[in-house]
Amino acid sequence: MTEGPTPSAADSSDESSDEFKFRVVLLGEAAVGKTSLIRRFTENSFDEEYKQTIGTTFASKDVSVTDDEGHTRQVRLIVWDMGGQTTYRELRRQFMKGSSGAIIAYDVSRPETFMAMNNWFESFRETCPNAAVVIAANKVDLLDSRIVPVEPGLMLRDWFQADYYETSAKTGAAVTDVFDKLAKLVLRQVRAEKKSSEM
Ligand SMILES: Nc1nc2c(ncn2[C@@H]2O[C@H](COP(=O)(O)OP(=O)(O)OP(=O)(O)O)[C@@H](O)[C@H]2O)c(=O)[nH]1
Ligand SMILES: [Mg+2]
Repeated sequence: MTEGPTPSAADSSDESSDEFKFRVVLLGEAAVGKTSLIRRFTENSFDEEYKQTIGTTFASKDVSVTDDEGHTRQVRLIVWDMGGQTTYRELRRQFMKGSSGAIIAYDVSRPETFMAMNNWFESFRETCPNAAVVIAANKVDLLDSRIVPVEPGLMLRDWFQADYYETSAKTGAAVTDVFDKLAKLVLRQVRAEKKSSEM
């Protein structure tokens, strides 16, 4: 059980009602497209104008997930968003606490955002050791200004033992895949934990 004011997987997944509610977070440096990915996923829209996220916000969306036994489950993802400018460590930790999963994003046109990935990953792992992680290499529509190619992304994937997607919040490429995959991983993890706690 978490003490924070935000919902956590532990108190909200209820097998009997066939409904699952998971808190997941979007992490990554400022302006990599975290808010844009969430907006594309929840509203299917995109805004070219950059409006820095101040503090934290959230959005939610229901997704259908096929579990490992082939059953379709309804999963409500509560997706929390935090401004990448937030540098205060304790604030970041509070934000991550109680999350069942994270999408960690970078901007393929800005290598420094790729270089910061390990920091985000490490602090997430510290706070949520067993939670699922999916990497989003975002802005892949920027073909001419892309600097980080696919290979370093795949290295990160192996290193973090996470899933990796090349996304564009602008075109919508792979955005649904990222969230669907995260929902699936979180469902698997939470149910495995539940099973082992019942034994
Ligand atoms: N071309 C392109 N631009 C994008 C993409 N995703 C986001 N952007 C643009 O990048 C800028 C930053 O996007 P945000 O979604 O606000 O980034 P953020 O990570 O939420 O930034 P902070 O809230 O400051 O941490 C905006 O101008 C977006 O329009 C993308 O996939 N392709
Ligand atoms: Mg934002």
